[in-house]
Formats: sequence, structure tokens, C-alpha cells
Amino acid sequence: MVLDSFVRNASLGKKSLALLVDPDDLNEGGMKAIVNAAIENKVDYFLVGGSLITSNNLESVVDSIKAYSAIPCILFPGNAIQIHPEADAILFLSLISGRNPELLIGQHVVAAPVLKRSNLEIIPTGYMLIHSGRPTSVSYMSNTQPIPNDKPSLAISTAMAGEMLGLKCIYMDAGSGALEPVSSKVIKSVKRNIDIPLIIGGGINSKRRAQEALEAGADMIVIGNGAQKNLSLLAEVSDVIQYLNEALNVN
Ligand code: 1GP
Repeated sequence: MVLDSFVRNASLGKKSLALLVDPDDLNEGGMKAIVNAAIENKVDYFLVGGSLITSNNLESVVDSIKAYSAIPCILFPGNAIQIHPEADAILFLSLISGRNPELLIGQHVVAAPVLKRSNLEIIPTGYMLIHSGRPTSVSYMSNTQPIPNDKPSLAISTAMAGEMLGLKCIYMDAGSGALEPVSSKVIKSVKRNIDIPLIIGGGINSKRRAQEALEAGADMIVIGNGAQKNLSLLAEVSDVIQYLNEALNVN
């Protein structure tokens, strides 16, 4: 099961890489190249979704990932219509950094009966937006205020509350294409205060940023835009992850 692998890896200190595919940016040919690059560079998980999807590509992106690879395919939905039962799992995101009831529980009520009928593995996830220097699609679409990037105490308390509510992992996101990724200080502080896996994404568009997030305590990093613009970033980030994992002897 996907969540079991998150928990096992986090408990060993083993770092993972997730590649986020935005269905709006892709076609079938592009998908093959991305899936091949993901296999070659030992990507651990695919995430599929976006704050707003304007195309009908979600299903074909999931189907291509399933057809061309054995890498787990996890839905990362911006709303209740981004569900495809052929994926392996879904991050059932509650936007705990915000105070928009629709994204704390409303969309979940709409999605629950559909999810119950599917075989998707449900991964209850505390989703936290962290300020990234400018508004992002997700801050606009969610109509919520991100947590300031220099206020670790707010991020810590929010993540702790998520864990106490029974959520199984925390995803701190600066938003797609963020100017600034989640700061090392915030990652470190949150990691020290929770025992569930910590996922970090948004604005990780260089080897240096990936390394900083991982060294600060991210169990998994998510890369979207950076890889979509330049697939060779995957190889660079994968090297960093292999290096960190070799040091632990858990490869
Ligand atoms: C966004 O965390 C993801 O929700 C990935 O962000 O596209 O900036 O890599 P990027």
C-alpha cells in the first residue's frame, strides 16, 4: 500500500521523489517521455492533479502512467471532480492552513461516496499552504491565506493539530511555480514536531533547492514545473536522493 511505503520510508529516514504531472500541460507523446524519464531516474511516485484543470486529460494521464510504468500513481486533486478510479491512491487533502470550509470538509463530502465505490487507497493528508512570495494558483483558487514562510510556530501548531486529528501525512506546499520554496527553517521546525511523513513541494526547481528541503527534513519532495520545463532536473535530484539514501544504507 502507498501510505505504508510513506511511513516505512519516513521511519527509516529514506528520502523519496514524487513527480507532479499537471494534465493541462500534456499530450500522449509528452507523457511517454515523462514516464520514461521517471523510470530512468527512479522517481518513487507520480502525483496527478492541479488547482484548476481545464482540459479532459486527467484520465489519459493516469492511464498512460499505469500503462507504461509500475510507479504508483497518486491523485492530488484540486477538487472533487479530479477523481479517476484507475489511479492507485488519492491524497485526501484537507486544507488545514486555511479557513475555507469547502476545502476543509465540503469537497470531501461530495467525493466520499464516489471514493467508497472505487478501489483507490485513501491517504488522509493535512495540506498546508506556505507563503511563497506571490499569489499562486492554489492560494487564489482556494481563497485562503498561506502561512507566512518565516513563522514556524504557526506551521508547527497547524501540523500538530493535523496529526492529532488523525491525518496520516502532512504536505507543505508553497504552490506550483512558487518564487520561494518552503523555507528550511519551517521544514525543520515542523519535522521535529510531528511523527507522520512530511511532504514538501512548490518551487523546487533546482538541485540546490531539492537538497535544502531534504536536508531540512522533508521525507518526500514533489517536483512539477521544474521537471516539466527541464526533464534533466530529475536526474540531478535523483542523484541527491541516492546520495542521501546511500549514506543511510537504505537503498
Ligand atoms: C505544487 O508542490 C507542487 O502543488 C509542485 O510545485 O510545480 O513548483 O514544482 P512546482
